[in-house]
Amino acid sequence: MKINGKEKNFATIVEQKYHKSIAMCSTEELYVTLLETVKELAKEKESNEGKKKLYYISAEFLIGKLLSNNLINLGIYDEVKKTLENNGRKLAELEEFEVEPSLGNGGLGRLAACFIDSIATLGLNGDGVGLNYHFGLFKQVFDKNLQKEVPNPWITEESWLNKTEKEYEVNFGGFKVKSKMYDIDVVGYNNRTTKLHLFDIASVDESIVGETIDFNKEEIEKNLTLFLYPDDSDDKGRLLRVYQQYFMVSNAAYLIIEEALEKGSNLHDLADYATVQINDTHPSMVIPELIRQLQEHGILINEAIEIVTKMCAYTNHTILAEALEKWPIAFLDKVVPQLMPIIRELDNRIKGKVKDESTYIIKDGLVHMAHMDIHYGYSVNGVAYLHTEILKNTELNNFYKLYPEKFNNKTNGITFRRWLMECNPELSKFVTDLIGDGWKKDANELEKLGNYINDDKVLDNLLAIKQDKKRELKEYLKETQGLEFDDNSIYDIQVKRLHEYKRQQMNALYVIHKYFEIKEGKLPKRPITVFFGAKAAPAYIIAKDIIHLILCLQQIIDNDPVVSKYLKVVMVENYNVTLAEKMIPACDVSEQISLASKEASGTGNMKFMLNGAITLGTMDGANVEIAELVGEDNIYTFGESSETVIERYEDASYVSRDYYEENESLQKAVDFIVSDEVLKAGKKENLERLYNELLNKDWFMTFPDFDDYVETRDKVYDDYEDRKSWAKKMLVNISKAGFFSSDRTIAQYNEEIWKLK
Ligand code: 26V
Repeated sequence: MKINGKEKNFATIVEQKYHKSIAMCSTEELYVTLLETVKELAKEKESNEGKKKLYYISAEFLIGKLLSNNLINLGIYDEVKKTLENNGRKLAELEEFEVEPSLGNGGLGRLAACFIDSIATLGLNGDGVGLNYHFGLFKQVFDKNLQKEVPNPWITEESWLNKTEKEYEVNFGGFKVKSKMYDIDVVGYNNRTTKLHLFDIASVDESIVGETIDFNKEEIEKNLTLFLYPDDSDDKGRLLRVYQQYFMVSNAAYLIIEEALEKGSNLHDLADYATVQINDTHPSMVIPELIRQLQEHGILINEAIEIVTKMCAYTNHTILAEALEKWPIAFLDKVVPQLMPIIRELDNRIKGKVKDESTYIIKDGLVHMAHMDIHYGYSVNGVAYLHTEILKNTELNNFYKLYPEKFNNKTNGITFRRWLMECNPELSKFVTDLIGDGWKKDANELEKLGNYINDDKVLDNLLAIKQDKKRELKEYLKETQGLEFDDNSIYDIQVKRLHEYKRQQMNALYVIHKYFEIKEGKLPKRPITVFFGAKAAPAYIIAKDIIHLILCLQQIIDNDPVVSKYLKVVMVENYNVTLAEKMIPACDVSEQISLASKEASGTGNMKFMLNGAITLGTMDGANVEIAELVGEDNIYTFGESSETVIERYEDASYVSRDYYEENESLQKAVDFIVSDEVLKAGKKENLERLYNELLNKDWFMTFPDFDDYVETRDKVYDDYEDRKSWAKKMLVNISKAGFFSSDRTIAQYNEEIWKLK
């Protein structure tokens, strides 16, 4: 590697620093040296200094561990790995040493992380802006088959964070805090760098956090940046969340205006210098805050509104009503009294010219954040074709009628650097040996793999790589979590946040169904391992009950010597990016079984496909586009269509009990939840609650899809036995995954929304 123009070797860098060889160093010494080296190399890379800059504001950046990712993007992964190996050490040892920052809940945060990788790789002038949560999201531990949440500190003395000189003052109702900005260098693949700016407060106090994630939620000066808000929370948590959001966007707005002024903006032309992507509604207050700050610079309100409307673009990530942010006026009056007059003014202007009351910003004492974004932004996008269509035709139809030109689709993507090159170097090499390495820069080149569809040797090699990754996962989970399973079994995996709409409960019902079949002597041709990985929001009771059921099933089957030969449930603890990187390459069957219309896109589905797993899914989110690309022979779809589902909600015609009463095998599976056997393994209160929820509500309609799911899943397992034809399906999936590169997604954002040079 070249540092400061001089050729250097990692071994000599270590030697100079510690006066000893790599072999003699502790893991920490090697990790710290490598971290410093990478930071040094990142500093040397250029960044795009174009006139207009993108600020991708997001409350979450689920970046994962950065060491190997950065080595790959700097092009020194193989070199460093070899040097370590020549000295009897392994890169894996350093990878394990690094702590994973958990600065996101799930897909939305991971998407933001993939996006900044692609922004850097494409050499665009764009930075990420977010918050430096000291504990991130909670760490999940299992205790008596229940989820417990504990704090997850990640900031060590030596970390990827670089302290900067930037400090601002942020005003809340009644007090103010001082902020400071930390930067993480985002290294593009063989290209330039950008920055992830994470704001923190000077007065944060980690000592108020004990053994649990409970803490005094009222001492804002001390707790503001301690935790990432989970998907669902209580009232005090919600208020803290508003403080966090304003803190984030106020800092972002100061930064935007400061950088524009430095580049020569007179602020009347701010929209030529800056564009803001609002990632879900969490950063929506950036709109009134930019207006407020522009007014402080002497710009009058009419013009300030006009400027900001030309600057802000909004991405919607869900149609679930309960996930769309609406803050009580009382909250905003308390936290940001300086913004409320502006928000009222924005609302009054709409009330003065738009008849359709459903689009008003303030209604029934609530401020509808998405409504503000749509009226006062220049772009609204969904995250997959179907999702955007549903936004336009149903959920946001009233807005679409007002502003058809603002609506557009940007189907999500994933970075292939992390989700293939890093997590599956074997498959990566296999692909490169066949078609060259052009795919690393232009993912569409993966299509060339299609030429090998009848090449038996290629197909055999593909199966062999999968088998290796399955063995690696088995060893890893045995060592780290004490989990045991057969690597000759089919690996069927559902890993994602726990939400009823994602329907882990339907997967669990299938497991129960299979359990009965095996008991009755109907044996599967090959053992099946059903993997789950999922965190539930601490206040989301039913989600936690579903985890409880899955853990009880795991225990019951483990203790059953007959069934466990054919079926296993493996629920991994604390599913995170690190685990995803180990599980996805090992997967045979990718479960993407959300209720049609509810999963905006999904991005796990893309990662699995890229690693040669076959999707078993509903026609929802990006599954629809996967199906279109791979063709019906290479994906298994089932279940009601999004149209039917939407109709059922509209006419409120769904009665779960009707399905239960008419379907014997479903009834048997559901009843098992409260059978003596399960009650012995678990808690009556939780299991009964879940049982009643399904029987009396089943809001996400698992019962109508159950039979089709069982039938389709059984077919998947049958088809798996024709190994050659399965390998062909794998190859087709990999070859068609190019569309889901986040480089493609970001190029489209830039061409159609940001228009950076
Ligand atoms: C939040 C909440 C909070 C209250 C309880 C119910 C609920 C359900 C969902 C959410 C998540 C909202 C935003 C989100 O994370 N969306 C995800 O964004 C991903 C990236 O675009 C996308 O792939 C996922 O389909 C979408 O769920």
